[in-house]
Amino acid sequence: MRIDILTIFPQMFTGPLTESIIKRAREKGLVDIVLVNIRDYSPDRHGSVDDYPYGGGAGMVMRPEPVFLATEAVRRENSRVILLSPQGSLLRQEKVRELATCPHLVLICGHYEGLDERIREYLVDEEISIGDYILTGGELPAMVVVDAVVRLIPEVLGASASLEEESFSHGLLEYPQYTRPRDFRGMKVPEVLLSGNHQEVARWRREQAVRRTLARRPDLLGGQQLPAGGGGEGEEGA
Ligand code: 9D3
Repeated sequence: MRIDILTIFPQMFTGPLTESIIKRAREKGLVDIVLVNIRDYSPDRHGSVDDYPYGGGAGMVMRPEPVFLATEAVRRENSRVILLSPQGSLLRQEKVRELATCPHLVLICGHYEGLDERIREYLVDEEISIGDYILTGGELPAMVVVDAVVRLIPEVLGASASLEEESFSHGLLEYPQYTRPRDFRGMKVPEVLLSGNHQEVARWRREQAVRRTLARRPDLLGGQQLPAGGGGEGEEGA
């Protein structure tokens, strides 16, 4: 898989893309990530990439030419051109799985108050947002997309992690986990986990996962009705 990232701040990416799992995936040749400085494709000698908005108003607008030229320099027949934008559709794991099957992603990071509408209209295949909060640009969202997608490339994670991915897809939050010691400053590990009864452990974990999901993310339960509460510890004293 290849991922080209078009940005006016390529240095922002060096940390996240040169550590840990992404670093190893790149070293193993499982993904080829290329940073493209949009400024290198500015049509003028000052390297300007923004300009005043037609019709007036505050802020600057990203010019179309550098973004078109940078995209045209890297795009191929099978490329998916994605604009990170607050107006995009919300990124979900289902979308991440779909992107992980694409041979070539071109991620365009917007900046300034906005970008020339012709970029959306004639260059971009789809727009993605990572959530309903305002960031300073598309760089962090692009890193989120890369991180989420790269871990799904076969052989990037081990086999156990692939099963984990499956369990997330089942739509429940994770159950509580514990390691040694069994008594830490008087805070004890639940007895059932020490029992050695694997069936009881599995039942407890399932119940905890459902309770936690109901308390924190009822939206994930997709409207399925559960029996009325009561019994058990409840979720974090709620
Ligand atoms: C003036 C109105 N603003 C829209 C709410 C303009 C604006 C704000 C922030 C334009 C760009 C940005 C920078 N953010 C992104 O480029 C971005 C983003 C985000 O801010 N939140 C969540 N996902 C994303 S993806 C790209």
